[in-house]
Amino acid sequence: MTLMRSRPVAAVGSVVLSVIATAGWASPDSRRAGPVFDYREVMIPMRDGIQLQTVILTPVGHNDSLPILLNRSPYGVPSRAPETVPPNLTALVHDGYIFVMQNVRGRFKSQGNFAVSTSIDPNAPDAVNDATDAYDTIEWLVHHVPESSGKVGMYGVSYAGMTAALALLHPHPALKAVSEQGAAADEWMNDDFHHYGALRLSYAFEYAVREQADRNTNAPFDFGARDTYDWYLQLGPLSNVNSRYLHGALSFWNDVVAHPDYDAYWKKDAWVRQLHGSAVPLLNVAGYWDQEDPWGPWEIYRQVAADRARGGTNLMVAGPWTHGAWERDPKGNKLGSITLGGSETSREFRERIEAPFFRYFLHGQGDRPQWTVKSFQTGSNTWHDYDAWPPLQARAAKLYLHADGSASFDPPTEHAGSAAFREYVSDPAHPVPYRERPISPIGPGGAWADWQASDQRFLQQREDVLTYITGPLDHPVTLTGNVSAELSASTSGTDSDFVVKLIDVMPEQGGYEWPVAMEVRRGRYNASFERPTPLPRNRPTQWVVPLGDHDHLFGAGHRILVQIQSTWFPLIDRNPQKFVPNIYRASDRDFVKATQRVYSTPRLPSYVVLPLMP
Ligand code: PG9
Repeated sequence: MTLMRSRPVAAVGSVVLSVIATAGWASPDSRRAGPVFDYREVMIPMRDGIQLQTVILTPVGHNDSLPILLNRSPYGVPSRAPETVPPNLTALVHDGYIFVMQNVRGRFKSQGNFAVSTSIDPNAPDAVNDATDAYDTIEWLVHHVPESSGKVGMYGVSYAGMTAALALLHPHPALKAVSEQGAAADEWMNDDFHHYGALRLSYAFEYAVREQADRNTNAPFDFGARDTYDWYLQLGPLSNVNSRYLHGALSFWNDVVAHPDYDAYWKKDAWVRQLHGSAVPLLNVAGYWDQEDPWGPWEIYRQVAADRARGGTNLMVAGPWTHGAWERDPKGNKLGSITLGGSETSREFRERIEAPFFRYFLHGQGDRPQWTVKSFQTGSNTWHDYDAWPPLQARAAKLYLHADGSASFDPPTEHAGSAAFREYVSDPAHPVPYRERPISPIGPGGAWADWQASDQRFLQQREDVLTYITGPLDHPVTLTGNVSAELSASTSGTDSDFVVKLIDVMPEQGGYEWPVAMEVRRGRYNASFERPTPLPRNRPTQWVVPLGDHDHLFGAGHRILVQIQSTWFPLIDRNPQKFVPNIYRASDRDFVKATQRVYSTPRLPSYVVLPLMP
């Protein structure tokens, strides 16, 4: 297939890969003479005979036995010994670990097949998967690495975070600590490939090409110099992906198309449903602005916390980070163009949270963590410890959206002449871009990483984006916990999307509209994720739009802005707005304009539920 540029790039989220394989661990502030690690590449056999390509980096000149930190990903392993240590590993390197990196099945020299989806079949206990591969790898390492102390930790971001967490389903006795960071847990519900069943078009297509078209690279699809917005619009209905470009060659894309609803395929992929407690100490890490896996870490934390009988250490850390920024970013003192009050959140995480966690559980040194949830609250720009998530003091308050375009904590009242709703026309031929155009592909080099923090004023002229805004706040408003929106809304179509954004309008930054939370809900799944149903035309129905976990202070003088729209392109595929059994098989004719109404009456209110702290 001629899909890719010839130059391979590191995959987003493959933090260890991008640091080790492409940067060569060069860092001005950590230079030292001579090699830092001894390098060994081995093929480790799994229980079914398949061998996985693995690199073992042992610190030079270390005489004691050391714990192993294992990272398993599809993104490649280093081809030589690093000569210097990058800032993001200095804290761990200082404590001393043997770093082991492995390619998962079917990637680079690892044998077998890479399916993208991690399917764990609870009814097939003898099947091989990422949980058994982690087990077999650890078994081999503790018996074949003479420098090993016999204790193993697993860690990683995104895919590698997922493989670390998957090891908890079937943990090897030597596995003593796990830190999953931005791990995917349910790819239909809310991680990389869908949000509540709405396809994350650009990510799903571009990731499938990058990781499945050639097992030996992470090579992106070749869009040429084009704005990908235009490319995806000209693509037309999604059946054209295979008929024009992929020709059925990528099994993951074929799976996506064959499984539009939340069926057995996606439920098996949602491995977190099988996780019940963890006897292995666990450090979960989430970014509040994670553009890929915002949901996984919270779900893993909740799932383990729900099983109190198993007890154990289950910690949650969240901060002002895009996907993997806590690892990738030397400092973490900015989110896009927004500064974070002088805090170096990524460095602080690595030095004060991650390194002490592994130090205690793998080296037996330092103190056992005495906290449950640590969160960097934006707005106040301060770290907070909470005993539980959401914090018990948080109280739900409704921020009502009024038909005059205002937003307030006062419910709507009925009075003569007041409008019941506001409306706009949603046109799939002119979808609302999800960020300012031109839109570069996902992955390094473009604006993909921090688009979720980008200024939303670029939408001010669009008539198909509704805005609701408060006056300047006379005191700070802090929300900590789970945010959601409930709309009373109708469409003239029989299927439709509503996107809700909660935005901080910042006077000190000239009115920058900083999104704090954003989400889409696809109407066909309002009643059931398993069985989509058509919407009744022009009849207001309740749309629940979950907006995720957040910790943010809207400062005095700031205003809270809510935006509502029905397309978010090409982040999310276009809803035809006419109900069809499978959107991936919709034809051009199925895509129709629809009139959308958002109601604001006492009987049909629309609001955002904010978990307010006292
Ligand atoms: N977000 C990527 C991913 C994780 C899990 C499954 C598929 C993709 C990643 O950055 O690794």
